[in-house]
Amino acid sequence: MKTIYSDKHTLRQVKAEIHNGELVPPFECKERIDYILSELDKRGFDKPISEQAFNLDTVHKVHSKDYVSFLQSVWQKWQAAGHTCDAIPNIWPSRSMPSKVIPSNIEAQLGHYALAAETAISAGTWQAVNAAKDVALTAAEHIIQGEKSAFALCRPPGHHAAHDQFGGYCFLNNAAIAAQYLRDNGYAKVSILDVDYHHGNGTQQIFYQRNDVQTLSIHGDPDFAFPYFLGYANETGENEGEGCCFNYPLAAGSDYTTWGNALEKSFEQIKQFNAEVLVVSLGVDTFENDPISAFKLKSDDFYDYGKRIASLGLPTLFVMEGGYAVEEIGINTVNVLEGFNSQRHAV
Ligand code: Q9C
Ligand code: ZN
Repeated sequence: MKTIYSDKHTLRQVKAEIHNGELVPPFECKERIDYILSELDKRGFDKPISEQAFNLDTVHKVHSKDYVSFLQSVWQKWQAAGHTCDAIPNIWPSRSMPSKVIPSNIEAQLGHYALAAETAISAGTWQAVNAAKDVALTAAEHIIQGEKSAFALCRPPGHHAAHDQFGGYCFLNNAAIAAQYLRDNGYAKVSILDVDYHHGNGTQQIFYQRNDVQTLSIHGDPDFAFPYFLGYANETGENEGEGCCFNYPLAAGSDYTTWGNALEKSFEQIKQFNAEVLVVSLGVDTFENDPISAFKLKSDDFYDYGKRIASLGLPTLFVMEGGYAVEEIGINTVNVLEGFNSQRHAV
């Protein structure tokens, strides 16, 4: 399996995130990628391939133009307003003032385009975000050219990014962009299986009214886990998309037996949908020692579910999402890929 990677991810380095009422070093840090690269190398995977540059056509099919322009220009506007530190959203249009007007003030724009406050914006954030989208599209192109699998080592991650909002460490929805590109290049039906600990709210929202892209997410029950306001089991899609969305919210403390049962249920739906290609939003924050999550998967479990995903027999694009136990992120991520490869070679 080929890995696609961009060193431009290092252009995104923020000072802090708001966590439990204080500013702490960001969980979503550049070192995450170093551990994954070193583990891929250690286990004999091919040397990562650099991303090709793509224009914004596919991006504009899943995100609004005004949102993308905001991402491209927010840092300059923030600086022009006289600020030198990272930009952090802190006020929102809300139930008591539900304005759809976008004020010209950059602090107000941050609130308009943010869904949460933990995600800071720095110089270089757009360059990293844009490169992550190129990584996802380059990997999708490999699948289109006939590769049976590919690994898009994206950073920052994407699955919390909605049609016109950022948050949860995400800006452009890399998996959604890749899925759209696969749709536009010969694949009639795409399933996106999100195994990150957090609900893939952005991916769900983007495809909620569509019947050509099925979304499935296994995650901490939003009653107790971020992003709290989406990801319940009774969200099943709308209009044309009715019946194309599946959520598997699980209790805090869930282990691999419970998690694996949800995975099997998701497989039944993927088969019933007749997916032609699978995009996996691969977050390894389901790991037992993840600092911000509450599931109990062990490192061996990642290898096992990689095998199980391969048993679907679909061309599969893995897109990196979360995972914050930094020293184990390489082992857990590569376990999924190696498990997948072992099954593929067996059949
Ligand atoms: N105070 C991804 O895994 N906040 N995003 C969690 C920590 C945001 C996770 C609570 C978590 C976002 C891609
Ligand atoms: Zn996550």
